Amino acid sequence: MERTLAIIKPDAVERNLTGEILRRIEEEGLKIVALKMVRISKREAEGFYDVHRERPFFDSLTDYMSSGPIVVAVLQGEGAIERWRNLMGATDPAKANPDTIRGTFGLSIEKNSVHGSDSPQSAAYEIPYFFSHLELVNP
Ligand code: 3AN
Repeated sequence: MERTLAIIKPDAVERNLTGEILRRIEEEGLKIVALKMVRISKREAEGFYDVHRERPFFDSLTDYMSSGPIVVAVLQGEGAIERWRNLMGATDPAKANPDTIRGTFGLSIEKNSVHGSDSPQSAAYEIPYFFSHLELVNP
């Protein structure tokens, strides 16, 4: 059983897409084992995206991720990391399959509605960034 971190980003929460995105996750058969809404600070966004610190979009990305509420969730299932990334679609909504979340709802490469861990190593950093082990339920 694999776990991955999902984030519904500020652009999607703001447009009332939280329910639709969680519906797609459940329809895919992934189990939501932790879920909450938070608003993170610029510093907290910088810590989360530490691997992108040297990228030109880092400042803009961390401003954006701290600009409004986000919904964070831990998803569990066989191959959860890849299954959630397949549901999300390509980083750039213009290149994403139209059936995917980013293809349907993404506004731009930055405001692309959702985040998902890209490897087991990322998931191992990202899940405890938001959740203590007491907040993860046994489905
Ligand atoms: P993904 O979220 O698909 O794993 P990453 O890890 O390359 O993509 O990028 C992390 C986040 O940084 C993306 N979700 C997106 O919001 C933002 N981002 C990536 N590339 C760009 C870019 N060229 N310009 C602006 N923002 C970007």
